Amino acid sequence: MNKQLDKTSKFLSYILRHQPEAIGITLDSDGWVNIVHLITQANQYGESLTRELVEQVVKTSDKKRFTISDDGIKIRAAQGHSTQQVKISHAEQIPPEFLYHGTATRFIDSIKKQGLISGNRHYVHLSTDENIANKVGKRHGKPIVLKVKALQMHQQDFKFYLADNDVWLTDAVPNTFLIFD
Ligand code: HQG
Repeated sequence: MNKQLDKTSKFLSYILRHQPEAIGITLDSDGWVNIVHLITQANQYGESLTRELVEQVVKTSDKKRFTISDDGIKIRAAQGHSTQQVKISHAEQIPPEFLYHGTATRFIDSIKKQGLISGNRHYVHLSTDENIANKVGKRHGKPIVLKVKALQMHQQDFKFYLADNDVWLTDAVPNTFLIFD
């Protein structure tokens, strides 16, 4: 991804996941906003954004972070929200036997005590792919990948959801369902 696209991707993550009010927009409860409105407001607040740039970012995002609606009118972040404006009703799904969570070694003592918690975000984020989890962990420091007994959790009535971009979400993971080796 080139520098401009990377910058725009970070800007869209910030606005569509965390601080829509920073450019005076409101997301609907499913996280959507009209693209024309988003662009107008971004420009008004000094961020040069065009429809073409938005489409490029959506197309080239390695993690498919953003979704444009089928009619081409709206955009949302697939997951990762912390803003209280959004409460996406993701479809509940049966998870595979194991899912993976990438974190940093410095968090391990705390995770061993508390299990995984969502912190500022709405959910704990999990992946089917150990390599992706490893990359997520690297964002925080020396990475370590934890294995989550997802199917066992599901059998004990914990809910799992699958975001538009195939990231698995759950409210929290008690430490008894974590494998730390
Ligand atoms: C850790 C990225 C201490 C948790 C990724 C993580 C993902 C605890 C950090 C998405 C803890 C939160 C989300 C506990 C969890 N004690 N630390 N009890 N429980 N943690 O960024 O999962 O590139 O909010 O392990 O791909 O790293 O932005 O979550 O290290 O899908 O599109 O607290 O963000 O996507 O960090 O990443 P985050 P995350 P993007």
